Amino acid sequence: MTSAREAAEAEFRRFDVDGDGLLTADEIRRANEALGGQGASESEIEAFIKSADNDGDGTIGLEEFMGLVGHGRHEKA
Ligand SMILES: [Ca+2]
Ligand SMILES: [Ca+2]
Repeated sequence: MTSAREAAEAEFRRFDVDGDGLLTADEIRRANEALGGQGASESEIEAFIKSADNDGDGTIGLEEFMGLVGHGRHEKA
């Protein structure tokens, strides 16, 4: 059985092309395109990161991604 958290983590790892545990603007752009987006603009990517970047490092970590996808945050499986 796969928990919501595991599913979100699997998504995160799919988007994290270089496997460093952080989603950069470039990785988010690729993820957006993979999900059928038309190719987000720089400002759209920037706004997206700002909306989720709780620690202000300019990238989306796994916990921040969990908050974004709307499930799994502080959730016990
Ligand atoms: Ca990465
Ligand atoms: Ca961050």
